[in-house]
Amino acid sequence: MIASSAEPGEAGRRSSSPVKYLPLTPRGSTPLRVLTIAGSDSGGGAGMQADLRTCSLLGVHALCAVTAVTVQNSLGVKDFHKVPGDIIAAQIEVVCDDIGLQAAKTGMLASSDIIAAVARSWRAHGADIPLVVDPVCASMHGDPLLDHAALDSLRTELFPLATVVTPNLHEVRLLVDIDVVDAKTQADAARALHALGPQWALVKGGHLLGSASSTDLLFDGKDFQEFEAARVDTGHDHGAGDTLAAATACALAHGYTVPDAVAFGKGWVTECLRAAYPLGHGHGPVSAMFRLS
Ligand code: PXL
Repeated sequence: MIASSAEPGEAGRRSSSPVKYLPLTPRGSTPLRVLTIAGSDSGGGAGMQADLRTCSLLGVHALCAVTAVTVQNSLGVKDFHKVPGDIIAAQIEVVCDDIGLQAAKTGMLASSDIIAAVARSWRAHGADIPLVVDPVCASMHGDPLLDHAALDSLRTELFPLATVVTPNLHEVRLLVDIDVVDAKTQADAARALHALGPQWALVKGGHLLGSASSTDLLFDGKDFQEFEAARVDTGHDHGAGDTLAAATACALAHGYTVPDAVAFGKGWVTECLRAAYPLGHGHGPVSAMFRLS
């Protein structure tokens, strides 16, 4: 394992290695379970559908608490319907009570009420289970997926429960009001996000254009680690953030440390970006189906 460092830089840098798969369960025996608490994408590219594909193709059984039903295609999100908070909390409760799980991730949460319901039920049922919080605020087309007024609930109610939070640069700006333009501001953002209470903060650099690589920065309040991958030149990256968070959750379910789970997730999403395909008239999705070839 490469050493981490108190400042970002060479000492804590990991290049994403060729993707390795997670161990599979023998046929007929129960796989590990990851709960996805997320919105449905009718276009099948992002959200819950991206999480389900990632879990399945990594050999993990996905449990689902649907938070919202979006009306969307490859051109954008036209509308969405929020699921009532008590129904979301009940979905979480029944699967925790009966089936059990080894990790969870959140995606689109839409409103303060939904965040409060998820936080309440996670405090009651999640206890020491690793939780990846992907603070989804908008679609790649800029369509809002979270009420602006709910940002505070994300910061104060959900972040303190998170094992790791995984914002992109747009979400970083909304959450901690830092414009990430270089390595220094990326580190400032990681510190500010960590101060909100998660055990780890991962500031994804994929939207930091102008560099040949995409570097994500992980911070645990003490040390920084960088995760670097060659930038994949594709217009089809719908669902990339969801896929990274879901793959990270699957690796955590297998008992990986957070840095190893992030390294695994980064390698996985990079392969999914290489396998992305056109769909409809707009942006196509990243594809976990490379795993089938
Ligand atoms: O990729 C973020 C995301 C998450 N969840 C849903 C989405 C999107 C992006 O469009 O639609 C439901």
